[in-house]
Amino acid sequence: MASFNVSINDDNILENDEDFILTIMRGTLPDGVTRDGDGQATVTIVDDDDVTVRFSETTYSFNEGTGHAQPALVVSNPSSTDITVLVRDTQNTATRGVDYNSGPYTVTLTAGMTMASFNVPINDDDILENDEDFTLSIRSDTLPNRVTRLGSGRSTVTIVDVDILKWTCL
Ligand SMILES: [Ca+2]
Ligand SMILES: [Ca+2]
Ligand SMILES: [Ca+2]
Ligand SMILES: [Ca+2]
Repeated sequence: MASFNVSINDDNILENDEDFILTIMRGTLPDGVTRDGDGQATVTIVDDDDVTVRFSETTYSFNEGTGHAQPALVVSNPSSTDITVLVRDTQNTATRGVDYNSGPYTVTLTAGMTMASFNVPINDDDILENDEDFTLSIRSDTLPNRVTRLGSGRSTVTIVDVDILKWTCL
């Protein structure tokens, strides 16, 4: 018996297992030596690249007047296929459907990308008020195979009231 090495590339991309076929070349065998069967063997490269997903920041602040919050999701390493993530919202001092558009929001990390931002419309209400916040969380039960949430998968978004500025400008 004699073993030999075939180099395989340890990439960091989440992907399916991959395979290729080795074939003993018949024409190169010495006289009197024949292949057993088709002389082939299949080699499977088992992927080892699991992915975690999280928010780019644990807290965000956006001015009410900008019209939308723009949080972002980050994955630990790229994937060979798109990763779709569902994000749900929980209101706190901000009221869902009033101060901001309620979720859930669907965020797609395109194949090969490690970051995706998304928009949550916020309502510029012209009401002088305190800053208001709500919480975003990554839904773990809808993540694709081998993609998991890092930590709690939560982030707090603060809507910074700007209406006080309008009044002081008068
Ligand atoms: Ca790898
Ligand atoms: Ca891989
Ligand atoms: Ca408000
Ligand atoms: Ca306001």
